[in-house]
Amino acid sequence: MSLVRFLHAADLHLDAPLGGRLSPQLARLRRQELKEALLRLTEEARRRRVHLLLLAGDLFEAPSASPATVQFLAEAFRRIPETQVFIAPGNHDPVQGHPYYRFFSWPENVFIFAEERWTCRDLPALGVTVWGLGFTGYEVREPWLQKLRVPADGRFHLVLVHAADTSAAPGRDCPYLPFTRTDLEATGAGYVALGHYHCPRLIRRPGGSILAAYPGSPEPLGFDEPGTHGAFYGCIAEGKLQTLEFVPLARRRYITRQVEITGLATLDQVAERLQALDDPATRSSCFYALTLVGEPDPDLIIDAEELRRRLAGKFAHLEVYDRSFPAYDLDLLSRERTARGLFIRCVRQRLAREKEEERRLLLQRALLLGLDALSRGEVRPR
Ligand SMILES: [Mn+2]
Repeated sequence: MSLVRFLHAADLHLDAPLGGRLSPQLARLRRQELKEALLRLTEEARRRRVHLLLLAGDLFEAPSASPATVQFLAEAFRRIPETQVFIAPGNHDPVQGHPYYRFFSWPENVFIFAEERWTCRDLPALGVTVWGLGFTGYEVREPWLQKLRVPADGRFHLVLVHAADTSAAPGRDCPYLPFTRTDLEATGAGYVALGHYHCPRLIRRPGGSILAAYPGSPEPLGFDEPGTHGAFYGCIAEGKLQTLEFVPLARRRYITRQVEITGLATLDQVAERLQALDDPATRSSCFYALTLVGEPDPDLIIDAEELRRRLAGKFAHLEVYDRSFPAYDLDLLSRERTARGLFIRCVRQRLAREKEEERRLLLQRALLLGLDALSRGEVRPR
């Protein structure tokens, strides 16, 4: 058996609404970029001359996917006729949630696992058998991987499925085809190409060799999907997975960070600090959620909206959250013979006695608002 090359991707979520935190214009651009990621994937397939392109579900979001997008997918696959494309539908593109998998004419090189039971395709020229199973509805509670045993026939058995790893909490009720690592090992598969989690992760055998992987979404879809995104490129030879390499495909990253603003006294200084975070190319292509921390000058009022206005155009997308605490000299102020001094002494006494974290945070907030009121004569939203 010669070298068999494959690409394994999942969770593209084409036509996902992506609303919420992105502006409508940016969400629209993002939906285009998800399609561009699919084109980069098929381009990789062509360039690396892969025999198999394995797509482990959530290729598109069924309720919002348009016929044009499905046509676009079919066209992309038609342009790589040398590659066999296998699709195992997931919980966002289940077979019965839309007409596309059953009633659309896909190119000849595309095979869809449209049934909710194990079926396989032998590829005699490659010495490989591909097993798969698709979500037919939005939920699958059956632990299908427990029921799969591939034959020990000397062929390399690949399994393609959208499923949730519940190894950490095996008994928990999970509607996304739950399995444990023990189930995976017992299948006897050479490699299990999984989909469902949106950040890449590997599952190894006790001996350390790779048994399965989640490639994650080729473009990240939210702040809960940090880091680089792409697909896996694997090589099979002599009945074994020889290599599995991560191929970055994403154009953008979601970045969540804390920014220290101790000592800063003006909004301009804060804006300057945020701008200095990364180089302009990174800033203008990545999505940021920044949390301000530290002890700025008490006169500084953080206006997150104003900050965003000042930095418009510098960041592809910017969210600012304020968790800073003004640098009041509480020791000094508490010695004053004023209402303010008395107020600080009272709250600090209560703080010293309070053990419960929630109530401590409330007291700290009361201290801050009270200090604002007594020092400036006004309480600004914080
Ligand atoms: Mn998904």
